[in-house]
Amino acid sequence: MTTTIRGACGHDCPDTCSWLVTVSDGKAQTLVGDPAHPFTRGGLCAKVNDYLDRVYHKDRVLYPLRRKGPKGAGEFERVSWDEALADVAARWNQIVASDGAEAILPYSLAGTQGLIQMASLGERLFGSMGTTRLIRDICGEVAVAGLSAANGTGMGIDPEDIVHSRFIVLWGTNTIVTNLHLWPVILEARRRGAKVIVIDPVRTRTAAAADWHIAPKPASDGALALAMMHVILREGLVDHDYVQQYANGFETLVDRAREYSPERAAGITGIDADEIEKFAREYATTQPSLIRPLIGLEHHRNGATLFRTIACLPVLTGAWRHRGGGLQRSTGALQYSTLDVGRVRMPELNKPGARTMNMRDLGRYLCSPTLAPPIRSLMVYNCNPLVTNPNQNLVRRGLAREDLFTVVHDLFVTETARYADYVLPAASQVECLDIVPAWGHHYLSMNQPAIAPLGESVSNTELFRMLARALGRTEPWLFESDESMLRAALASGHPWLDGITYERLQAEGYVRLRQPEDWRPFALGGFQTPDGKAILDPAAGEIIKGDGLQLITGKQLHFLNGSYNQMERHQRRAGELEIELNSEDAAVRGLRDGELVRVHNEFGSLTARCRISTAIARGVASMPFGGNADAAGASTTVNVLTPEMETDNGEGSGFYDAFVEVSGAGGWMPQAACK
Ligand SMILES: Nc1nc2c(c(=O)[nH]1)N[C@H]1C(S)=C(S)[C@@H](COP(=O)(O)OP(=O)(O)OC[C@H]3O[C@@H](n4cnc5c(=O)[nH]c(N)nc54)[C@H](O)[C@@H]3O)O[C@H]1N2
Ligand SMILES: Nc1nc2c(c(=O)[nH]1)N[C@H]1C(S)=C(S)[C@@H](COP(=O)(O)OP(=O)(O)OC[C@H]3O[C@@H](n4cnc5c(=O)[nH]c(N)nc54)[C@H](O)[C@@H]3O)O[C@H]1N2
Ligand SMILES: [Mo]
Repeated sequence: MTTTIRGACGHDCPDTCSWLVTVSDGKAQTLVGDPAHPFTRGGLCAKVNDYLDRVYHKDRVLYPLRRKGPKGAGEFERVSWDEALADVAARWNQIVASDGAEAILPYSLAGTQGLIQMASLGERLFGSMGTTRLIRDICGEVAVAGLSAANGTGMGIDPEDIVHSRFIVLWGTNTIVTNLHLWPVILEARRRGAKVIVIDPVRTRTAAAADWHIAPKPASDGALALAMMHVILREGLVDHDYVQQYANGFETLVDRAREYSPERAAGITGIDADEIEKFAREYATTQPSLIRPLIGLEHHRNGATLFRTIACLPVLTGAWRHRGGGLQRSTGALQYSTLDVGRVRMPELNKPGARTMNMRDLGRYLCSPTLAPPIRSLMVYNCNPLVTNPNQNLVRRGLAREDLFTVVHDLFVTETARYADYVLPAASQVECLDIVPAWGHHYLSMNQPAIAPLGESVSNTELFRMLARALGRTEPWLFESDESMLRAALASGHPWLDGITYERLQAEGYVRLRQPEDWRPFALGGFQTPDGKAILDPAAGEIIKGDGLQLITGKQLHFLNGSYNQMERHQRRAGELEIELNSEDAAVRGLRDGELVRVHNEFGSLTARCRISTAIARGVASMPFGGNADAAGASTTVNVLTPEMETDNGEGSGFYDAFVEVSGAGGWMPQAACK
């Protein structure tokens, strides 16, 4: 007999697609997008179309593994869960006794972004032990900080309302690659007359498909936005009524914008003054106008400032008044605010004053000779930091420490897991129960397990129950069931969850949050600042300059961050690692299209195939972030070239403030010698 089970993708992506899994004889036979879902419409993506191949992949870790070779060699032997758990518990108890719990660092991100599989019992266990607490701010936090400085919140409009927009600015986001299911909404708006603009230093697929591609120099977007304000003020395009009622700081904005004439901004951004003027005019006069920024801006030193600055534009023009107007970045905080997340994570259990560490600095912490107490044990889950963290060489050096006791819970022996003392088998999304709040739409989804966990794999929540037991802990809140936590989260009493019960999610798979019809969050002010008014405080921020080419390492089609690297098909489709650079930059370096080149800086180096183009600005180079290894076969990926760059609010990581040199077979010719 074949049954169909409703689920939802748990990957770290805005789309949170609903899927249907058919199961017979205990085996998942097919996994397809749910065609009834109004936002994801039956589509999946270039990665998740093959999800079942990942589930049943020959290299999936199905049993606990213990290291038997040197660190990094990836030589393991199968052991029993009892043996693994007893050893991990003994080591941790020893470390707690000798150095204190802070010598243990749990390290995770959003490998699965479901409510309880991302963060629940692990928070309770490690929080109550008083281990070092990880600040997980590589993705999203910088943008939220910047938007909150302006609006008191990172919240924006409902992504589905973008169909009503008539001027859509995709600002530092590659929608077709990273947020595929928003694209039909944009195309529908375009069919109704909208113009689509992409602001990106790189001519991405999305930029190529837009009506207008504006290519600023990296991190110069603040100057562009200020020059837009300059034009809007000069030409009398301000919605004074809106500004007067709902904003503070107009005089500050006028002073700052005065200094950014389009001519001056042209020098900073590399965009013609005429183009800036035209863009500013059209943005202000075509309503509803919508700005859709995502991650591109926040991976720079001035990331928070850039968000704070572009947030001024929809206030100045009153775009928030219109349905489909304003700004939309993420629906994550909104979705989470409807759920009782505190009940799930129980932050009240956290030992007060426990040390915190920023995830960006993993390599520094692991290699620090002075850190007290040092990190003696690392517990990695939902994350593949050797691929996804900056300064890969330093992370690798840290992971290679013989005295570091590393436990990794994952579906594969990832690049990180090769350095583990224990690799513990993780269940996949079709084997777990969860509720998945989306950060790209307003549907709350339930993921129901379609099959039993393969081999001896366990979900994250089950792992933490097993670890708690092995550590001799007995508090009932360390053993709460998945269903009980999910029911508690739904019982928040939030009006937008009215009628959205556990049973209904089980039956329907997803339910749209009960927002008011025609919901315009800031049409009548209501910003989440102390007095409800937006704060206009724009600035260009510190633009990092370095030697050589600025390297942008954005997301790509066939990998999901540090996942799918193990899949041959995805590796084949992604192809060889390439670096794209401008023809003039190639000429001064004597590089030929298609040759293998060495890309290097003070952090490290790798080999890539050179692609010379005119579609990328001078001074900028682009390489795909993800699982593609060095084109010469070394195990390095692009993060061997990225710095641990703190952004301007102290959070995040300036991945895209990397600078590199590129040398061909003929060696690197200093630029001066070519002039
Ligand atoms: N150069 C460069 N670096 C970047 C970025 C960039 O643009 N350029 N982007 C950054 C951003 S925005 C992000 S979000 C990070 C992402 O960085 P990561 O969070 O490290 O990447 P993911 O691939 O999403 O997830 C990592 C691991 O989680 C595992 N996993 C999946 N499901 C489960 C599960 O249920 N249980 C357990 N235990 N494990 C599971 C996967 O198998 C995978 O190995 O990378 C950052 N790094
Ligand atoms: N296929 C696929 N989809 C994904 C992911 C993946 O790895 N693969 N990762 C998921 C995750 S974790 C996230 S956070 C999202 C991110 O989704 P996006 O934000 O769309 O992804 P990025 O590639 O990080 O950045 C978007 C664009 O910003 C541009 N950019 C870089 N610097 C600047 C700048 O200074 N100014 C401007 N205007 N643009 C700039 C880059 O060239 C890039 O094209 O995607 C999610 N979806
Ligand atoms: Mo991300």
